[in-house]
Amino acid sequence: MKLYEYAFTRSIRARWTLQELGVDFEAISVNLFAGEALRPEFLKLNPAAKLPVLVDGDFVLTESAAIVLYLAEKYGKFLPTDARGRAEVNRAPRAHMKDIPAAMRSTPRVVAETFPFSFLSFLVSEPLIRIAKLHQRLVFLRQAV
Ligand SMILES: N[C@@H](CCC(=O)N[C@@H](CS)C(=O)NCC(=O)O)C(=O)O
Repeated sequence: MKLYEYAFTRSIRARWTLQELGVDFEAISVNLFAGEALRPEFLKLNPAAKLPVLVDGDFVLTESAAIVLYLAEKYGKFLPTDARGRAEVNRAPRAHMKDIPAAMRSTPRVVAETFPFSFLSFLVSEPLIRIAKLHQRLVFLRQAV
């Protein structure tokens, strides 16, 4: 399993999921600022020149939400099986893809409060959510002082 990533981008979602699952993976850093996503070998993986990209054998997957859900399905973790639970899982990526980035553009403080923890909070365990919330408060406090 290979993850093409770059720090502080949406690739953190895929990395966090892999780490939560305890899956071994090879991390390949693609420096967006150095234009590495435009190299021909990377464009073969993702012609859109964007991160993250997950390569699982001969399966190449782009889109952070799809990667998170693929991994959760593949390793049989995090995803509820009942209809209401699945509905929550289906709702979250859609809201986070559209509404949170929009809020991030208009309110810098929302960035600190929601990124990167918001996206996965619907999948991960309670203790981790508590840690994430604590982190959010710390970031918020750091901004306030
Ligand atoms: N909807 C995609 C967005 C991917 C995306 O825009 N990735 C950014 C990093 S957060 C990127 O690679 N940008 C490089 C560029 O646009 O040149 C996802 O969630 O994976």
